[in-house]
This record gives sequence, structure tokens and C-alpha cells, in this order.
Amino acid sequence: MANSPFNEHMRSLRAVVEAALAEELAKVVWPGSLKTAVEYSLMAGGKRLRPVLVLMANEVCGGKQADAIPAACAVEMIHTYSLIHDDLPAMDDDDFRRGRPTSHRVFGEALAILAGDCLLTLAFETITSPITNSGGEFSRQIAEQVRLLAAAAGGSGMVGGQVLDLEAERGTFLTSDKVRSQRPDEEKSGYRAGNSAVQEEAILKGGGHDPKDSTASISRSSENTSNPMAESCVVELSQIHKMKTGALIAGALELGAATTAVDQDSRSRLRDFGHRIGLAFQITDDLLDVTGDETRLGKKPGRDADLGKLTYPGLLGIANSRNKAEQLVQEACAAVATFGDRGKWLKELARFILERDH
Ligand code: GRG
Repeated sequence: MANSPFNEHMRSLRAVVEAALAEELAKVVWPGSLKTAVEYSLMAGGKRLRPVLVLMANEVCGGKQADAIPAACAVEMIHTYSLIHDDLPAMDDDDFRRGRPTSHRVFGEALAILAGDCLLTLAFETITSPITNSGGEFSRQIAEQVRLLAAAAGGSGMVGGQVLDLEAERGTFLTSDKVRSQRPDEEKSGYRAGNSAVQEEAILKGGGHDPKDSTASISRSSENTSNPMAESCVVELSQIHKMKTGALIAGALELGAATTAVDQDSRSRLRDFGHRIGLAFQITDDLLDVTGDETRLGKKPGRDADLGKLTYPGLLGIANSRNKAEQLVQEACAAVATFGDRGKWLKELARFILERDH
């Protein structure tokens, strides 16, 4: 399995990403401390899932890989910035990330915040770099990529989802009793579901919830409980993660497609695939926080329970959460079936998300 064609392909795409990121960093002219802090987080390994998705989407759409590399780097820069900020004391207050002490533990809070800010802006510099490389000619395709990246990362995507997640943790709308009463008995001793308070109205009105969006029904169609109260909690949780984790993953796939001249139908199929694997990824992440191994994870498991987070295993139990993730991956694979054999790497990657141990 270690040398399967899929693993070989993943290794080669990751190597492309590592080299391209190193090349981007080599070009910057910044104060030394800032560069050191950015390099510390950006070059710390990581699965490189999102940039690999950009490259795979470009590949499945018949594009040239070189055209997708700036977008792939930009997505990973934004992802890394989000991890640095998410680990800060004002958010999750984590000590370890990617197997090393978190940025603020090493460089202090101020420099960690600035390293995150700098990665966010570097992402836009990088994605627009073909403009300068091509002698100043502004291409419509690059403008579209900038729009997609900003939408995935901003208030109707990742940042908006993070806000809803914080509100779910700290607020008061969804009472803790409502959540506590939904936990399956088998899990009660394992972890707290938390003092959850998702602001339902904000979720229903806001955050990229487009009624015409074919993925808007994901959470309901993948529902696995006959309890309406638990169902409503899971719907809210799915909406948070559709934005917080899913928007950048779906955005990566759509960005990959936008580096080619592929038709709209293929593009929306890739976005749909992304939303479904994004949710499956988050469910797996929640499961790993309960069942994962510290050495493989590169951070301590059990943080969700410590922080009182609302999670899928907390609401549905471990077995139902696994089934839900499995169902989402099947739906994702069906969405890209029209690509035929060219879609095989995407399908294998969807399975990898389900089976990952870190
Ligand atoms: C702070 C603006 C801001 C946003 C934070 C996505 C996010 C939003 C924070 C990450 C919190 C978290 C641990 C979410 C669970 C899912 C997730 C994104 C895990 C980390 O991604 P991986 O597993 O990490 O792809 P690597 O290190 O492999 O890149």
C-alpha cells in the first residue's frame, strides 16, 4: 500500500508543492524575524491536502500543471495562516501544531499574528504572480482565481465559519441542555459536547448559504438520526464546517478548475465534490480527536472536549459519525463520476480522507 500508484502520485504532487513554496519564500524581502516565523509554520510539513486538490482539479480538467502552481501555493499559505491564528490564546490556545510548538509559543503572540497576516497577503501576491511574469498582461482567468480565493477565505467562507464556531462554543442560543441531551449514552463518559450555542439565525441567513447551491442539502441528505433535536444540532454544525473547513477545500478544487478552460458543469461538480469531502474531512478530524494517536496527529487529542466544542461524535456517536463520513465520500465520488478514469485520483483521495490517521 505504501508504494501504491496513488501514494506515488500524492508524493510527487506534494514534492511539487514543497518546491514551489520554498521558491516563493526564497523571493521575499522581509525583516528576518518575520521570514523565520513564516518559514517555521509554512515549511513544517503538513499533508498539503488543499494544494494537492488544486493540482488534481487542474489535472482532471486537462490543464497544464504550471498554470495551477501559484493557486496551489496561495491556498496552502491561507490554510497555514488560519492554523497559526486558530492556535492563538484568543482562539483555541494550542501548544502543538504539525508536530512542533505553535507559532505563538515560539515567537510570541505579536509575531505569530503578523506571520499569519503576512501569509494571507503573500497568498494574493503569489496567485497574481503570473501577471508580472507575463509582462503586465492582466488575465481574466487570474482575476477569477483571486475572486474564488477571497470568497473561500473570507467572511462567507473560512473566517465566517470560524466566527460561527466561536459563537457555538461561547454563546447561549443553543443551550447546553439541548446538546447534552443528544449525546449517545456510550459516549457520555468520553467527552463533553460543550456549552454549544450556535446562533441559528446567523447560520440560516448568512455565511455563503446559497439556496440554489446544490450542496446546501448535504447535511440533511447525509443525516443519520431520527431525533429532530439532534438533527437540528447536526445541521447547524454542518453549516459551520461547510464554511470553516469546507469552503477552502471546495475553493481549492474550483480554483484548480479555474486554471483551465473547463466548462461550468465540470467546475460545479468539482465544487460539489469539495464540499462533500470537506465535511467528511471535518468529521474524520473530530473522530481523530477522540480516537487518534498523539504521535501521528502531531498534537494532543482530546482538545475538542477540553474546549467544550460541538462535534459530530459528540452528537451522533462514533459509529454514526463514521457512517456519515462514509456516505459523504460516496456522494463525492458520484459527483465526479462523469470524469471517468481521469477522476480516479480524486476518488482515491476522498477515501484517503476517510482512512487517514493524522
Ligand atoms: C483563524 C481565520 C481563522 C480560521 C481558522 C480551518 C480553521 C479556521 C482552523 C483550523 C482548526 C481546525 C484544527 C479545524 C479542523 C480541520 C482542519 C482544518 C484541520 C487542519 O488541517 P489539516 O489536517 O492540517 O489539513 P495540515 O497540518 O495537514 O495541513
